[in-house]
Amino acid sequence: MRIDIISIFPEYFAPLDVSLMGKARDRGTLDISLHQLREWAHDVHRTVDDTPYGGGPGMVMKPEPWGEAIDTVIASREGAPRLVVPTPSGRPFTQELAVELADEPWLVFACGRYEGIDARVMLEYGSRLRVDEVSIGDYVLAGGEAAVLVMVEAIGRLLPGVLGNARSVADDSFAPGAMRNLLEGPVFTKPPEWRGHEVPEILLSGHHGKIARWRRDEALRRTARNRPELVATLEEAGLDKRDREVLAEGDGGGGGAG
Ligand code: JBZ
Repeated sequence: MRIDIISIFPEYFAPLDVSLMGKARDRGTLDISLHQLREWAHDVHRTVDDTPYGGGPGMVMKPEPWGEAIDTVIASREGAPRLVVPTPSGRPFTQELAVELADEPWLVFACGRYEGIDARVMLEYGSRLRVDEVSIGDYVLAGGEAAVLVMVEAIGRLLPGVLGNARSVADDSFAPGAMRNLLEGPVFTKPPEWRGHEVPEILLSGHHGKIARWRRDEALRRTARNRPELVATLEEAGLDKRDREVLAEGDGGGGGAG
């Protein structure tokens, strides 16, 4: 997959040299190019922002440098990329969208700063490319860069050969299929006792059926505790009698603070 990232802080993306993403880049699975937006700002100060029409706080990114930058990137290769623009007013970035984007040959990310990018840029490219304005969550960042790091990692790990273990992708809490929206339960490794905390005995028992059931119980409890709004989506997907009993524990059935 080819990825172009346009930003006034291309140094922000140094983490993409590391670990899984770094290896994917070394192997050529991920071909990431970083672009300094200011290279397409032609005044002495390389200005990329200006005051907002209609007034209000902060500054808005000027359309001309973005137009030249995106035109140059598009012309650098055959075909048409998808353009992804992080913004707090975008549609949610979900695992479903990550899977969809992982199937594309070419993505361009346009990182805004200040109050955002002049809306005509998204209009202009919306008639030539698939443009998605996307938010990674309900909090406000200082710019799109951190959101793009998140999205590139979520997409990159889905590319063939990047994880080296097909099961880990299929088992993700938010992976489409199997048991979507069920959070993972706790995990343990050696030693069997650490600072007085013992690994749950069932995990040492070798009873694979009982272990699977225990893990599912823990996953259901954790989902109910941390993401109660997901429980309704589990019920639609179909739960067995034991699942329902475990979920009922939380509805005032005792159990305490746990
Ligand atoms: C995002 C101006 O650029 C920004 C600012 C905040 C922000 C993004 C882009 S993307 N927050 C988010 O996904 O939460």
